This record gives sequence, structure tokens and C-alpha cells, in this order.
Amino acid sequence: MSGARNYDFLVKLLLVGDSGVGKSCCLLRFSEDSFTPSFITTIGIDFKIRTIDLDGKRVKLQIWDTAGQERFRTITTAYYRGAMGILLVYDVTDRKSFENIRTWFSNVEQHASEGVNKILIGNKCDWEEKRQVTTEEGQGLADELDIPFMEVSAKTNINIENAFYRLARLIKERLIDASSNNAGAQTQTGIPVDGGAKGPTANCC
Ligand SMILES: Nc1nc2c(ncn2[C@@H]2O[C@H](COP(=O)(O)OP(=O)(O)OP(=O)(O)O)[C@@H](O)[C@H]2O)c(=O)[nH]1
Ligand SMILES: [Mg+2]
Repeated sequence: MSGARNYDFLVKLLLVGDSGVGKSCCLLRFSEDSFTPSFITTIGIDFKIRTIDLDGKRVKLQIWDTAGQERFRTITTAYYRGAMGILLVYDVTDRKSFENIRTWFSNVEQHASEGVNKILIGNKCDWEEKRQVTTEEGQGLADELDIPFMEVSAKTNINIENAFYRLARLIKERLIDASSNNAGAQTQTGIPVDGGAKGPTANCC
């Protein structure tokens, strides 16, 4: 039937972090399984779609990719409110981008919806010889902020799928499974909660 929905749930995600950390590359890897070494900075905001399967349900991910540059901050901040999950991205070869995560986190706390799921992402873990931030430091910050953590590489495709799936699953547990557990809830009921996102996951390369 024309106009029929081809998904069960729509989940909105947002990528934030300093310019150059690789947000657009992470999204390109996840949405199109490709990578480009040339740096084309994002102007304002962009988005991509990918529909994934979670426990037999079609979950359409609408993923917003923000510009890290300061001059776009007013535009990008306006998109925080609609996000159900936020990926806070730094570059393991750039300590400054790691230090700035606290600022990104407080911006999220200030502008995003309450209870939004967050995940800390250390990108470029393929580039060992340039590394400035250890896996332990990344994990330490994530523990302090009380959010999950993963090191990834958009270039060599390490943990990119895991990171997006992990965040999507947390959102599903919070928004969808929780509402389906309400007695008498008529919408989208009967989805098993498997707790997969809480299990052990390789956080490093
Ligand atoms: N070695 C390596 N380089 C990467 C990786 N991901 C991205 N890069 C490079 O980092 C640069 C910046 O990547 P982008 O994805 O454009 O960065 P961004 O965070 O979207 O930057 P803004 O749009 O300005 O906020 C590009 O030259 C990429 O090729 C990675 O996993 N490993
Ligand atoms: Mg970009």
C-alpha cells in the first residue's frame, strides 16, 4: 500500500563534538559503509537515515550530524531538544577534543530533553602512533559522566555498528520497552527486553 510505514519505531540521534573529530565519517561509515580521508567540514547540520532490526522490530534511525565549528553553535543547539540519543565524540589523537567533552556534555544537559541517552565515543582508534588519550582515560571520563563508552574507527570500521546499536538499544529500552510494560498499553507492545546493551562490550580497539 502506498504511504505505508516501513518501520515500527522512529529514533532520532544526534552527533556532537569538536570540528574534525570524525562525526561525519562515523555517520558515513554507519549509513553507507564508506570512508573518505579528505576533510569536508559540515556546514550547519545534516542528517542520514538507516533502518536497523532490533529484536524483530524495524527501528528507523534518523541521525543528525552537527557542525563542530563554533560559528554554527546557535543552529546546532536547536536540534538537541528533539534527540532521543546523543553521541559525544572526541578524537583519541587530539587531547583538546577530549577535554572539550565536558563542555559538550554540559551543553547537552542544558539543551537536550531530560533523560536523553548518551554515549561517549573516542574515534580514530586506528591511529595508534598519534594517540594522545588512552582508553583508560576515556573510560574514566565516561564513568564520571555515568554514560557508556566505546573507542571506534570510522576509517577501519571498528565498533561503529556496535556504538550506534548500543545507543539505539538503550533508547528502545527506555522509551519503547518501558511503555510496553505498562499494563494495557496498546501501542507497540510485546517487545522482549533482553538487556543486551548492559552486557560486556569491547570498549577499545
Ligand atoms: N585516521 C582516521 N581518520 C579519521 C577517522 N574518522 C575521520 N577521520 C578524518 O578526520 C577528518 C575529519 O573528519 P569529519 O568526519 O569531517 O569530522 P567532523 O567531526 O564531522 O568535523 P565537522 O563537520 O567540522 O564538525 C577527515 O580528514 C577524516 O578523514 C578515523 O576513524 N581514523
Ligand atoms: Mg562533519
